[in-house]
Amino acid sequence: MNREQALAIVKQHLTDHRYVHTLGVVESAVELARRFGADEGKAELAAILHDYAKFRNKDEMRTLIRDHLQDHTLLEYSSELLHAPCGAYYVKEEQGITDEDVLNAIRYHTTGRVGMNLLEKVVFLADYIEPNRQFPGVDVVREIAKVDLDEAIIQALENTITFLMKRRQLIYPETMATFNDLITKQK
Ligand code: DGI
Ligand code: FE
Ligand code: FE
Ligand code: FE
Repeated sequence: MNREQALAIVKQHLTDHRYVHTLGVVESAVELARRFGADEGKAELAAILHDYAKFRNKDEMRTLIRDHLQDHTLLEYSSELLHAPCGAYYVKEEQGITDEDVLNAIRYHTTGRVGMNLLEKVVFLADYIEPNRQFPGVDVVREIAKVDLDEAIIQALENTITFLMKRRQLIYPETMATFNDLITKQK
């Protein structure tokens, strides 16, 4: 599947706003891939498809996780987390994407995971810093991303975890574990 085909597919699944976000993630992911030496083609494809399931029915996704995916703990946390693993499943089943690197970059783009590889990190960070994002602290992360991929992700995770805590929202344990994993490797 080439870039134009993938873009045409996701456009059908997304709102205009979310499609513009996706184009921003593609731009940032390709730039980060080039900067840090990840596969640019895989980064581009994963970025295009990363929010494929963003607007899928939540109950459909819960059922999918119960019936077809290994880890059910996600069901106890924010429904915002469902679209990442379900997106990986759907692009494989519905669009024939079989590249495990691309699928994992989609699967872990919201929560991260312990032992993220380079491509997963690139897509995770691109989703956070793409040019259309405006949340507090994003400019600091953009600056760090010019020089240090892991440190930028650590800062993005700190922002997200703090944001969730202030609103008394549950923190998915793997998100916390991703933070711990990266700061441990940094020392
Ligand atoms: O899909 P996007 O909006 O582009 O971005 P995303 O896939 O990173 O999803 C962000 C949302 O997910 C945001 O509302 C915060 C939420 N989120 C991220 N990590 C966690 C989380 N929510 C909970 N409860 N726990 C997490 O660890
Ligand atoms: Fe997402
Ligand atoms: Fe994200
Ligand atoms: Fe996104």
